[in-house]
Amino acid sequence: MKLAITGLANSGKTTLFNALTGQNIEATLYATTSGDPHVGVVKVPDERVVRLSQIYEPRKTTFATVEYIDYIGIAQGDQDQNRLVFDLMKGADALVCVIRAFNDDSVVHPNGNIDPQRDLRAMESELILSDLELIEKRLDRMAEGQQKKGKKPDEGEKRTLEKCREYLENEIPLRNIELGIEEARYIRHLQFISILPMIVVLNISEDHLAGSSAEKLIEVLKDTISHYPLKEQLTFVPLSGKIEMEISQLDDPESEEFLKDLGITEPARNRLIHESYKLLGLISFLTVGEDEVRAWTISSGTEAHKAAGKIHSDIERGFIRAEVVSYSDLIELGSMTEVKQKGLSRLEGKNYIVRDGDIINFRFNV
Ligand SMILES: Nc1nc2c(ncn2[C@@H]2O[C@H](COP(=O)(O)OP(=O)(O)OP(=O)(O)O)[C@@H](O)[C@H]2O)c(=O)[nH]1
Ligand SMILES: [Mg+2]
Repeated sequence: MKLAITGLANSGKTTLFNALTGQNIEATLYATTSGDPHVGVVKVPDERVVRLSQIYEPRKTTFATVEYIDYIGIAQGDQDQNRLVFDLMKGADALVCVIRAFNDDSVVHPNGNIDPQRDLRAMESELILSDLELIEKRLDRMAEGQQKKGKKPDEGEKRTLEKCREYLENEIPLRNIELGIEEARYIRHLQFISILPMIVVLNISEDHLAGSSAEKLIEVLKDTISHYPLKEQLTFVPLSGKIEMEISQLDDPESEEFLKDLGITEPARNRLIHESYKLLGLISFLTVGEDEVRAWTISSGTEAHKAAGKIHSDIERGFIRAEVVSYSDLIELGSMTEVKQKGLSRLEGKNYIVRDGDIINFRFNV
């Protein structure tokens, strides 16, 4: 999974990136406008992998991973800079949009004062503008091709682009509209940015962590997006980037105390991953053995043969059966032999819908 951190200048993107990856990149008082993007890969914390690894004592234990990227901020009205940022973020599975809600007079705000609602609107506008630009260009090129070369434009794509354009013109990002499978296929090659699911991180002041002010702020922001036809593809996560970065630099036992004192139940580095899995509808299945215990990330609703393809295309192609045991059964009974004796190991066919926590052994033949 790849998550791209974005937001206006000085909203706390790099601070959050540090909190999520445990890195220590300098967060500056002035806006960063050049330099290379920061990339960090972290393990998806998964208690099940830890437990299974204790049982199997494999040569290798492999967690699922998340890749984060952090780059320069979005500048309102600067289409060139924003194009650079959005191009970099195209391969991402979701955007993490940092909205500044913390007060600190020493940190310059590009808009002069703290106003999360205005900033969320501004961010959405830039995403929308960027996609509108792509649509206009594409439609122009289609018209040109027809005029000059007599090439007939793909009616399906044209219709879909026009539909998207109408929503965008009404300030609705593409992630929040209903698109059919066919429609999604027509426009996939354009790699729109507003179509990516989005986690809005509200970077709040540390003294607002307790109490209800973050919730109140979320209510206000929900109002901002009340005209979106679909709401599910956008979620809000309040946190303090500064505190979370401090937490990420601590050793574990220490941070547990610290978290308790602050009333934080789960550090951002875990919380954001959970929220992303939920937002993207992702689950994990597991493979076990003496060689390797491993977690694999798939979309919920994935069929067994497709899940097999995650491991290797040969296994998908030569799929025979999936031997499935649920993680909870294995932990309850303590060993695979017990599970099998109790008849709790199932043989499933290629269309079986894999569930979160399934331990799978694929039988295949190539
Ligand atoms: N008080 C407070 N300051 C913060 C918080 N998050 C970030 N800052 C400060 O705000 C300034 C900017 O933070 P960065 O993380 O560099 O912000 P950025 O969005 O990466 O900024 P650019 O990359 O320059 O656009 C730094 O001085 C941070 O220490 C926070 O939660 N609370
Ligand atoms: Mg930065």
